[in-house]
Amino acid sequence: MNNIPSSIVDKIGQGLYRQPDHPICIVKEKVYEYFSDLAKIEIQDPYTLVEYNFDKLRVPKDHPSRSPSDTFYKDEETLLRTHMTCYLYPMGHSETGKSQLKYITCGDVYRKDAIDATHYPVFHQIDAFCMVPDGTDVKQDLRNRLTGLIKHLFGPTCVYRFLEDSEVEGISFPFTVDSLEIEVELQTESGTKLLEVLGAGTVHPDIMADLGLPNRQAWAFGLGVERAAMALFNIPDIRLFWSNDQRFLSQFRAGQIVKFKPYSKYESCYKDVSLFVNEKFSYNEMCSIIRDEDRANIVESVILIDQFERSGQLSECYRIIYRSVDTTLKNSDINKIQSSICKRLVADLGIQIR
Ligand code: FA5
Ligand code: MG
Repeated sequence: MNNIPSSIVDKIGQGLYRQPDHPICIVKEKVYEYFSDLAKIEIQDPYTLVEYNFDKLRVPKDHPSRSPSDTFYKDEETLLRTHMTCYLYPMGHSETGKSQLKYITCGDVYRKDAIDATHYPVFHQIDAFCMVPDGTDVKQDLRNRLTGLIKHLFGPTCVYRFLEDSEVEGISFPFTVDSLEIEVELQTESGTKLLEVLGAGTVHPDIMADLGLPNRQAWAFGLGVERAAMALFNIPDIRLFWSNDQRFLSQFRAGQIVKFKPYSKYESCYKDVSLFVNEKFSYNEMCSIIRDEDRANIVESVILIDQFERSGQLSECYRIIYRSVDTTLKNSDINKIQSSICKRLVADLGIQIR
């Protein structure tokens, strides 16, 4: 049952959000500053119950996010939190008599996910939950607070966009109604693009009832801290947050928002893997194996470049793009990782490589 690789276990407890000069912590402090009316609560242990992470939040039993190819499970009841919303029930319920009805929290969360510049299997989220006084327009209150947050973080002239679940498909959450997402502008090599930084909504009435607060209303949101930091500091690749290189770390100071100065751009190179898809295979599962073999963080992205069917068998070709954020790569290092990735695909997933 335990599907947590050692490369993930190694990340637990690093506490980037508690290092004052780290960009993750700088963003956290700025968000906390804006939400000064909420209680600050940090839970360092990232293990939580399946019950809190999914069941109590109305995540359907067959929802893909519960799959072991998306989530790291310790055992049947325990997992590595996939979002900081996992504290909504244990904090909010009144049974213990010390329920917290206005709080903000930050921590490391874990997911098997894509490999590219804006996804990493360990990242940070800031979640807030806020019960509003009776008679408040909860939907409007949330939108006002979030507009204020975006301006507080990114400045009065920043480019951003609200996506409403009433207008756009695929942005609802099982635990909220009137859900929304916010995108902000990110500078990239090839121009600017909009990047999703947070999800939010009005807490579902069934959850409020379960908390012992029927007929009360609350809003909640979850912010991706790396994503916000990338837009704020112009950080081009999410792997940089894990760098120990002083050329990265020395650029940031508590309380200061500066633009990151890239110290160099190293050569990239790629290797393709062609394989026959079987029932054990998924893109996320493959990415998780690649991250596990890639201790030096030199894989920049993994993309599907070709797909075809031959005599009922699906064949796919993936391109693994190698580029380090802080050093020049040696061919021999790349070849070594590439071959260990292929071996693991065969051994762990029973994949047939073409
Ligand atoms: C959530 O996790 C919800 N719990 C947010 C929420 C809270 C909604 C409360 C409503 C009420 P989502 O899966 O979209 O939603 O993740 C939230 C943010 O985390 C995203 O907007 C993105 O900024 C960030 N994020 C998601 N996956 C990754 C990843 N692999 N790497 C880096 N950041 C990520
Ligand atoms: Mg999302």
